Amino acid sequence: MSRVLALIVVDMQNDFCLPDGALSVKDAMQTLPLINKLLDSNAFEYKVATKDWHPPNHISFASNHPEPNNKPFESFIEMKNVVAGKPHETMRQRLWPRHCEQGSRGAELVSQLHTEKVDLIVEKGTDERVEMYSAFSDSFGNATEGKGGVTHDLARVLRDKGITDVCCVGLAGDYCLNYSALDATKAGFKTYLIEEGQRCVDPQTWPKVKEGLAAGKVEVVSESSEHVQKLLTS
Ligand code: VGL
Ligand code: ZN
Repeated sequence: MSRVLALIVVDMQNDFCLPDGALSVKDAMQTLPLINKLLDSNAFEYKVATKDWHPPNHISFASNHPEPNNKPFESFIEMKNVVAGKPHETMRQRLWPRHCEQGSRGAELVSQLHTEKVDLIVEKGTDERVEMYSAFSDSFGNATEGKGGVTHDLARVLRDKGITDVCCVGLAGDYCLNYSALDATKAGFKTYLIEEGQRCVDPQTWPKVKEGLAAGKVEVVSESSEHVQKLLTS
């Protein structure tokens, strides 16, 4: 069977990429040369960029919660699956500094990114009631377009394009990229994640995150692998 490839570039936004970004990921800008080479490549039938795109009252912002349990990076709240009308379903949700607010400079894709090569921008995390790390579904697995906070049903868009394989890069390796790649395999795509094309909020967790990716059938590959080199030269 012939393979049809898509590239998914996750959350390469100022707030994550710039050293003074609201949720700055260390060395994130070092992923740009590789990500731009992938965007320039002809190996991909379709290229997607995602944006974390939160309203000001988003549940993940620490400042939207009362003291003392509102410390960015440290505090957790109990989040309810109200989007699906199942408030008894709950999960622990980490709180973050305000980041990627809709329309803000921090939410823009970094200016050096080759956005002119991007076919589709998916905005996610738009529903204030729920966290959404993955571009495919919110943290409870709700994946309805317009509900659970996303502009597109990405799995359907990719299927409609005849995509069989997806290659994932971007930020953050331990959050949005991780969950987007895991959901891509769940949606039935053969999924690759290029290790050098990611950076983590907490780099120490990367070995554990990689185990989870492998368990979820995501193939973590290196930039130097034959597979990736072939992508970069086509
Ligand atoms: C992300 C934390 C909060 C990410 C988004 O893009 O990985 N992390 N919102
Ligand atoms: Zn976010």
